[in-house]
Amino acid sequence: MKRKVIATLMAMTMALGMMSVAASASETEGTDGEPLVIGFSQVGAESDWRTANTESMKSTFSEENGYELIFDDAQQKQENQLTAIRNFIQQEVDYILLAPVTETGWDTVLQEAKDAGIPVIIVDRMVDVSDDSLYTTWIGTDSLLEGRKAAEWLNAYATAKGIAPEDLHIVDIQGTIGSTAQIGRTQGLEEGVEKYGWDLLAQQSGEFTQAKGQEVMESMLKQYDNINVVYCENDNEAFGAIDAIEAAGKTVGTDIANGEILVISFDTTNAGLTDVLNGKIACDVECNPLHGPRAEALIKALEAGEEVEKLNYVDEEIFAYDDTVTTVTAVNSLEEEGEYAVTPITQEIIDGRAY
Ligand code: GZL
Ligand code: ZN
Repeated sequence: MKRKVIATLMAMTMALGMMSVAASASETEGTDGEPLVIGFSQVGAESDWRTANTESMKSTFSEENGYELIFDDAQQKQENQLTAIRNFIQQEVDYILLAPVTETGWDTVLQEAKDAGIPVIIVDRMVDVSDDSLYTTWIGTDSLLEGRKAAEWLNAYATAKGIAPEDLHIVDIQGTIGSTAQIGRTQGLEEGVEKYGWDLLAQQSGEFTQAKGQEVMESMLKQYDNINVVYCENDNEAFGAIDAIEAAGKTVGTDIANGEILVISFDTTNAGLTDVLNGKIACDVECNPLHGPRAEALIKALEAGEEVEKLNYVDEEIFAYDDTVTTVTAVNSLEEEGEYAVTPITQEIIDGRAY
């Protein structure tokens, strides 16, 4: 008798279990009971940040989570993204995710997606379109705020060290020209130059890559012998710039008064924060790549027929080599002024981070 009861209980548990799995799967199944098909047009694989962003999207939109992900790496070329989106439309995907390499040039293809009734979610950088109904929602980070945070940190740091603003001789290794990250971070620096009277020697794109960052730094070092601040618009450019500076027999660090070159960067990747810990990068402003779960939450809300916010900003921190500067005040893209803590980096913090 006992065995029979146990067998019945087990059968019921199994059935319930199956139902719960089915239920969770059906949460992400389209109306026709099939897994949701997601077409993701990714910028490329240009940086550690991008790799972490891709990993976040792939691990979220996995088969076991009930999705079919069609992934395309555009190698930082917009024409490849346009082709990928048109393929997604042909394949009648349920959602298109787009991480746009630059802000302009998307109106036509997004109109085609709209005409096909496929919702588009913009991830990371922003699109500059004539009609913002061409995309359903956007998740990303406030690049202008990131640039302003870095500029305020530099002003506070130089002031604390008694360095006159006109004695800061800055080069800006920019990101991919026309991308939201480059536009915002460059603007943040240029506002600082305007506001504080820094000497901005040169600006040139490092394409967010280590190789190009090194090449640009090498040429700037040949042109200028008084560079003492290098503003890198992402960590991979900073890695390249540091190699070039050290190959030229100079030293990166925080002691400008004694001839060290101060490097500022963005992304706070694991390797970037390790360079902060060892004093090679003085300040690294966070840009969070882990958009997978956020994109999924928006898709689930849309599947449930809920309204979603048009713009979904992600909060980000600031890390520095030391505690010379403890907070900065900066205004974000929504014109809201905020005070942001600056965290001296430790190995524990690095070990505890998700990317
Ligand atoms: C930032 C993102 C940038 C990163 C770079 O939002 O678009 O692109 O800062 C990446 O590392 O290449
Ligand atoms: Zn960012």
